[in-house]
Amino acid sequence: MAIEKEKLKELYRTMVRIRRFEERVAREFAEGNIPGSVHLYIGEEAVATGAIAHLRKDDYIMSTHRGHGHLIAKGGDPRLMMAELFAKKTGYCLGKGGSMHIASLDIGMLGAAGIVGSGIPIATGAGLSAKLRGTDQVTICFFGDGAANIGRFHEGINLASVWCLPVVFVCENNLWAVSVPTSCSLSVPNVADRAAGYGIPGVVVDGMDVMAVYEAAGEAVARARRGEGPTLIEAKTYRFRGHFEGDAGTYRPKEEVEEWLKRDPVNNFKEKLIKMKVLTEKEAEEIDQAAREEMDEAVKFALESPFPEPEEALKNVYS
Ligand SMILES: Cc1ncc(C[n+]2csc(CCOP(=O)(O)OP(=O)(O)O)c2C)c(N)n1
Repeated sequence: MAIEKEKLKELYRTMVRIRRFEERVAREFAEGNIPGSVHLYIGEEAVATGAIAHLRKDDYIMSTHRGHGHLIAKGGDPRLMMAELFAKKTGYCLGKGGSMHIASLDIGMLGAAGIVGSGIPIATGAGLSAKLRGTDQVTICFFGDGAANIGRFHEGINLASVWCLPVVFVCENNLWAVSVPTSCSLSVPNVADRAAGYGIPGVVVDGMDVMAVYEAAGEAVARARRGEGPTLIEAKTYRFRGHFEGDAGTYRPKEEVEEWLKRDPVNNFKEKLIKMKVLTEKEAEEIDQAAREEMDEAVKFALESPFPEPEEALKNVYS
């Protein structure tokens, strides 16, 4: 598939913005500005970027505990995200959700999810809603390899198939669920192999290559929009940091980590675009500088924002 030059640049810009956001979160977390826990998406940027590039503003995504990249790719505002992470009143959820619970319905972000696998039936529900309302909206549901071993995965995908719903299930297989490798938890070589059990297409894609993800997701989104039902895409990827900030990740073999670091999806895409003469070094530098400034601004906004008032604690909270 030939991808337009401008689209390639846009993909690169999105990946750089995700990377710079996450690096800044790591720094702010270490400095004690972010309460709770954060799970960074560094290393996996190509997956959210390549898949969400096919969505319209009124399409939906369902995210995970590792969700910052999904939200940026869907058009989320880093200032409101950072404020939410800082537990400030100006954040996406008024500072009450934090990293793992950001939702923003006006841009189709149904939510991040701290409960592993819980987003899968929600995405199926969003697909059912679109179908019943007679729209052609598509939902992309992201989840990890660990989530693929949870009951909700099987129930959610089975129903999406039975009801022929416009949902694209994207498994971000980074080979580890905290300290459990897929070799100990997966009954088949690929998560995508399970698609056969639900009678839908299953596609394995290189999750470190944004163009490959873009291509696979393009077909799946188009199929969903045509009303032909769901697809299961498995993107093979790797998280470059610990499971959460503060996790030294000693359970992963050093050689494995080093091998995957060589496959950095952002840097390698930059090199590729320069070779393809889509991007110059200077343009790449400008994109990078703009992303750094954008994240500086997001941190400034978060730092200067107020915390919610104590008397607001029970407002907008449901149980
Ligand atoms: C139902 C449930 N079980 C266990 C946990 C604890 N937990 C949080 S993240 C995680 C691993 C998830 O692995 P995966 O789905 O592969 O996503 P990744 O963190 O690798 O992106 C676990 C077990 C949880 N949050 N929810």
